[in-house]
Amino acid sequence: MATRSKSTSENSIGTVDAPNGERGFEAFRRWGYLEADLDPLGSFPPTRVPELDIGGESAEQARRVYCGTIGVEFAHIADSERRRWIQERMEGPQAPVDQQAALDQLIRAELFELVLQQRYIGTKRYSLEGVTALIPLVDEILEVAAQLGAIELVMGMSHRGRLNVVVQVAKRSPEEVFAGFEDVDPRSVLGGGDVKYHMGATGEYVTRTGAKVHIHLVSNPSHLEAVDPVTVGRTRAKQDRIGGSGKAAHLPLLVHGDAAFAGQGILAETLNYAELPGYTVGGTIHVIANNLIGFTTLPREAHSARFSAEIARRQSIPIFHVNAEDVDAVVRVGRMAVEYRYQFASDVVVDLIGYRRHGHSEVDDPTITQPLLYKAIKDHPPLWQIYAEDIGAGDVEAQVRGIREEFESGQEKAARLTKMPLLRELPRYWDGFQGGRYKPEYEVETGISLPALTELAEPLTSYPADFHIHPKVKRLLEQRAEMVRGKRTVDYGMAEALAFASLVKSGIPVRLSGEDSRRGTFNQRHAVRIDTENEGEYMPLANITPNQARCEIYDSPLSEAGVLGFEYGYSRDFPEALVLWEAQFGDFANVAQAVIDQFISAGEDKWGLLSGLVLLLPHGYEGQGPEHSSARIERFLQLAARDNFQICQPSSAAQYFHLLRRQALSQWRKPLVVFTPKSMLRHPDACSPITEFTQPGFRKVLPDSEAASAQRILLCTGKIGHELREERKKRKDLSTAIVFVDQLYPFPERELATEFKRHPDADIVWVQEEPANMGALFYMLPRLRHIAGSRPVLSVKRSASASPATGSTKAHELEQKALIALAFSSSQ
Ligand SMILES: Cc1ncc(C[n+]2csc(CCOP(=O)(O)OP(=O)(O)O)c2C)c(N)n1
Ligand SMILES: [Mg+2]
Repeated sequence: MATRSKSTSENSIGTVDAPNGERGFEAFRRWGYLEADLDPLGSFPPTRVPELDIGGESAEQARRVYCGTIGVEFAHIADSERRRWIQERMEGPQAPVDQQAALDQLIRAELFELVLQQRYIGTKRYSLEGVTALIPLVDEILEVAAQLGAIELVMGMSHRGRLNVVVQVAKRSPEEVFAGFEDVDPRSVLGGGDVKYHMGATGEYVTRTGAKVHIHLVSNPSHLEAVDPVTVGRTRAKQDRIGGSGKAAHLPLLVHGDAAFAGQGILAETLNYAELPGYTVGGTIHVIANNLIGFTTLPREAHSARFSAEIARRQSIPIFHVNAEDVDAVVRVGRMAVEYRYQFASDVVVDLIGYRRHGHSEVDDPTITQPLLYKAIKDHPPLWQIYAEDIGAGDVEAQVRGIREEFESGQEKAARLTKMPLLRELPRYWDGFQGGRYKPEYEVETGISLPALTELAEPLTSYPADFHIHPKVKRLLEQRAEMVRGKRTVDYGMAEALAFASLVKSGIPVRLSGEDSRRGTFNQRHAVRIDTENEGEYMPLANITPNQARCEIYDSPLSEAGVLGFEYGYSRDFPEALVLWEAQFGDFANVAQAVIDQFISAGEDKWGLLSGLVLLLPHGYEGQGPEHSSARIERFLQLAARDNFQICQPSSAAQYFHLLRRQALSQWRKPLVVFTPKSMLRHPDACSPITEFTQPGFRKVLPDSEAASAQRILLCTGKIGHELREERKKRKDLSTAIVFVDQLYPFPERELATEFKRHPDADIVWVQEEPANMGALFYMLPRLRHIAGSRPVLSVKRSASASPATGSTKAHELEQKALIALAFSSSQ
């Protein structure tokens, strides 16, 4: 092992004002990290930089600072004040390290793994050994953060060392973690639950000065880095809850793997949110638990850059590389990172470079792929031994024995447990909200009186006297005013504005984000008005009444997985708010499929965690091609089980209004997937008279008010229903009923059975625009047959297809015509 400084204070070279003007110092500040001594095992040697071949005393001083066990990348930071800050911290005197505390943490971290290894041989735990300095690093972050105003650390991390963090950072008792290995109560989680190294945990950390910091370790899926935006979104919600001091109070910390940091796009998306008004959290601390390997893949195959951290360089933020075996340097970097975050409200990256003691998991043999490396690791002593010697700790045998006995007795207690302990407590703001199966009593009245609607319309359709309004927007606002006066029917844009306005007025915050959502992709929303003379902004929804709740509508960055993850996270910590994410076109949601599958669909089942997030997904076959037609209804229906979410396609503006209000006002907190219209946004057939907004609520099924005793019921959802109605009008067909299914899931069995009874002699035909292998067909048919009994249930759809729709507008029109004709013909 390379010789390290016993105390980092020896690296101090006095103040920055000394010899810094010299050319040599600048070169070391810029390139020094490339020659730094960062890897404990020497498999990642320094790169020689010719610019650093400089002699002289000051160059030697600079080398000691910048090429030791800390290598900092900061020359790319645009702001000279920030660069100077780092320079001063690197070159100035160092705060002392509580070495006894650090040693104790290291012994605990390593012995915890050892006891797990011995007692549960052959199980996976994803040991922290090799980067155990993570524990003193996080400890220092907490110590300093508490002094700077932190009351909570919101932490996202994957498998590596997670169980260790649950015990050493979240301070859950070891027996609670051992209980997961005992798998004490399998019946309680039949078909549900999650593996132990994905479960969230909460706890309380008491710093050495006696300050308490709440720890919130976020539940996460196996999908690496998917938890990043979720953690940041959760932090933002917690910060928004308390307003002013929020950014200091709730500190986000993400721990990444080196291979995942370099490889996963969702991390890059998350880094990009740092400075964006809708997403900033005043700085996230990123720690790469860098063991220089990902499963069996070495860095040279995992990233083109020298360091896995390099993706972060596109941001103007510092990257601190640190050798994970110089514990004092690690602690020092922890202090700099957290102070920098608080000083500049900036993200910071700490690249903690160590190794991995065992295989990827403990049941994996690394000597097959890296025989030489693992031979070297086998002979390498644990960090606590190296550190105890470095700091001259003397005989630590008794300390080691004591800690070991503590863990062993925890393990014995766990073996006697009969009930699985829960590692977390829910915050109080979840009181009063329900998950689980749907109950009719969750339904709420969502209608609003005409005078109340008129009152909301006034601020929604006006703007300050000196505001220069765009002529097109002016006209739109005049029309919207007429809609509420009953002079014309209400379109979706106004319906949504009325829903949002009514909610914020009654104290329910609204947060919506999506690509180009402020104006609306289809020019339908106009939530923010832009002054034509000075581009000043005016947001009517923020000006409804003086004591209203917040309404925030953001144009999101061009990302889906990250933004959806963020909004899911936000909804987790703001259940009282209506939180919505809008896809530009519905199918772009498939870029966020991991977030949909792993969090939105399965979060309650795996972790017992609820969310009321709304997904707005434009859907409908309008001849715009394969990628702009389908929001992939089938994918959501396939995920639907045990009332895990709601899947709806409101067929009119009023239905959309009631659906949004139901979501916000009901105590049942379930994600809501809404297939929203495109061309129908303003189409007269889907617009609603204002009187429909005064009706009691959302109707899951829209019965046919025209056909009396029909020979055929055409059942459908969305736009096609309106086209079928038009066709029926043309045909003067009195024997066909057209019934809209506006809520697909939970399945409205009772409501549909009522419609079937209303037309006892009718055949039942499911009609969809989507191809046979898509849409709701596979889901509806067995359910409809179940209700229909002996009556025939037929279907009309496009032929099965590999892509959702044709690229030709004309071909689309031909297909659509044929589809509609078929729905009215006698045999399908
Ligand atoms: C998105 C995703 N792809 C693949 C995997 C499978 N996988 C689990 S851990 C791992 C290696 C991770 O390496 P690294 O990020 O360096 O973390 P380490 O295990 O070394 O701590 C892989 C490929 C996964 N969990 N998630
Ligand atoms: Mg790794």
